[in-house]
Amino acid sequence: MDLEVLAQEVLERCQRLGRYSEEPGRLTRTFLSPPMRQVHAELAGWMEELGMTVRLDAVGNLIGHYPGQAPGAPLFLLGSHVDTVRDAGCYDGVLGVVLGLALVKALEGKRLPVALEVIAFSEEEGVRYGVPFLGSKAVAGRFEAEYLDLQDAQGQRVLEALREFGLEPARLPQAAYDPAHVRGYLEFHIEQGPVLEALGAPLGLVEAIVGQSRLEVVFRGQAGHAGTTPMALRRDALAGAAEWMTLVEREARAEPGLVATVGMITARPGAANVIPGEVQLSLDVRHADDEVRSRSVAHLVARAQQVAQRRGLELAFQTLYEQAAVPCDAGLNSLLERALQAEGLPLHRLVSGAGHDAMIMASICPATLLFIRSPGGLSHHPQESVWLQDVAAALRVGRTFLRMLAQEEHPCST
Ligand code: HGY
Ligand code: MN
Ligand code: MN
Repeated sequence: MDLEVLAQEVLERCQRLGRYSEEPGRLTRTFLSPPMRQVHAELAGWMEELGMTVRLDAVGNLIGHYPGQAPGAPLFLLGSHVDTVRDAGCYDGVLGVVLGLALVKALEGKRLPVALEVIAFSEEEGVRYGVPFLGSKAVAGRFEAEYLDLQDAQGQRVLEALREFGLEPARLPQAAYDPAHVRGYLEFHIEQGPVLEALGAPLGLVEAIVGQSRLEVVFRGQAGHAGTTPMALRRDALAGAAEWMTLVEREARAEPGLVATVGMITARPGAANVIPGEVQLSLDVRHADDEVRSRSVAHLVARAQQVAQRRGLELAFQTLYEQAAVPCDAGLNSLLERALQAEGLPLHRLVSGAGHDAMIMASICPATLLFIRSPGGLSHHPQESVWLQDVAAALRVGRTFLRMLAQEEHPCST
């Protein structure tokens, strides 16, 4: 099979799925939003064309099953997420799902000693409910009951969103895989950063995924008239939040390897002639070393308390999410290394600053990622892209990886 042609189809399919958005004029597709149904319809069609059986689990993950040589064969999982951030590119997540289907297609009907499943995770970004990885957490048996009560900006709970999508929350436990039956998980994903491009490398082997903390921080002061309230008498929540945000950036710059981001801010009541009485911010902190990350979060919260105190503001914060750093599986990575070598491709190892479903899947099976170069290092942006030759290289490595995995499982199988 001509993998360049297959790579072209992968790109076209990612672009096609990129048209399904909940917002006009830009790509935004959050957890269980209406356009997710169109994505499922397209993916299910492509899976059925490959002779795969298709199921939708209780959290909205769409899963295609490609049988192994014998009934009850262990599973090897491919996949990624199909939800997006706001004003997203069309490759973050989706590429891993479409490329997984392309690897099934490249088998040309051949069966392996393992059965393959390609999973389109329903929620990884955490945009709608603030907590990421709801899809892979259900697969890993880590979907917490309290997630059902999380509310989105319109006040709709996860429980209602699941029901509205036609899913049965009571069946969430059945979404969990039996770890004893899963041989491993490989996620193809764009790097979303500048490293591979700087190295001139098409692909990268991921050794670890950094840990992340996500918090919600609220400064409360006193709303008031912008014209009649003297500066000295104000308790301006937005001015306090702005002061703290500059501290967040300064402290993160001072700590090697730390990244800290305030990505969302809401000032209330939100009128030009009203002093903001309340400001709600998100804080996303990441580092390869969990110790450094936790210490930095505590330090940034303490700085927020100092700013609030000095300005006569109240401060409230809650940790929405904590995920420890996760090493990728050495066994799968040595197979990938051999596959890269066999395909005559350079071997570059890197750490992922972005979170991925692989870090959740690692709690039930050997899991790893293969990164594909991000031109311009751009992602979480409509101009996110991949090069055809890099997708073709990923297909070559993926096909060889599966061949080597099959060899490992059954040395007699070719
Ligand atoms: O935020 C992340 O790291 C990923 O894009 N979910
Ligand atoms: Mn993302
Ligand atoms: Mn992603």
